[in-house]
Amino acid sequence: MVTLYGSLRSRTLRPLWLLREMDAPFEWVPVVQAYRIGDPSAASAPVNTASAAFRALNPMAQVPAMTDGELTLTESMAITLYLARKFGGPLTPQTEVEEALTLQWAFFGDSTIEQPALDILIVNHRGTVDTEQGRATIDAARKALQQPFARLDAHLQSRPWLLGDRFTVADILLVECVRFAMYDTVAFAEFAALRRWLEACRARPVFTQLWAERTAEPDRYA
Ligand SMILES: N[C@@H](CCC(=O)N[C@@H](CS)C(=O)NCC(=O)O)C(=O)O
Repeated sequence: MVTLYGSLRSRTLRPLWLLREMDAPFEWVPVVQAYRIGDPSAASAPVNTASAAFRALNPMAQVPAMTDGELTLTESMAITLYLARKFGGPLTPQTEVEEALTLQWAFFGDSTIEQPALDILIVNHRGTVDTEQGRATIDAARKALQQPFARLDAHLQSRPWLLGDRFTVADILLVECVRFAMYDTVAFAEFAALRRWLEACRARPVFTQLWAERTAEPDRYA
């Protein structure tokens, strides 16, 4: 049985979204990021990334983590790709070409989009957009995202989803990097096809349900 450890306010959303789209069986073990907790070592604290039992599972002390029998996996993209292959179906790459393109978009997201997009998310989350430091961070992130967003927009002008006519794990992995930047409309201003794809991914019923649950999850714990 697959067991997924994590929180909704984290990259755990990637494998969780896929599992729910596939209607696959799994166990869910909530693990909160330690930085969200006042005293993560208190007896009353929820299980968190600093808890000894969780660190034994992932010495990086990060979520998500996943176990399946003897296998323990960390890294949200590796977990999500493993689950796609394990459960199969239309969200999974069907050919070597689709497999290669899925890896391409996953590496593209991880190496070029995730960090600047995360910078935008953090500045917005902290409410520091209008500070000098916040503006500098946003400006640098927009510059870093310009070329990858242009590349992605050009690709999406002639197809609804990354692999063509159907939504797949590739869309989940990449949109879950792009989404971090959605608070900054300027970064998306020139890219209508990219905006259309982002909205189409976010409009999927599984995602809207997940987003409601994620929003209800506490941001901070005592
Ligand atoms: N590259 C890793 C990054 C994992 C990561 O940074 N997880 C964050 C939440 S999204 C975390 O658990 N942080 C724990 C902490 O800082 O206490 C992945 O994709 O799984």
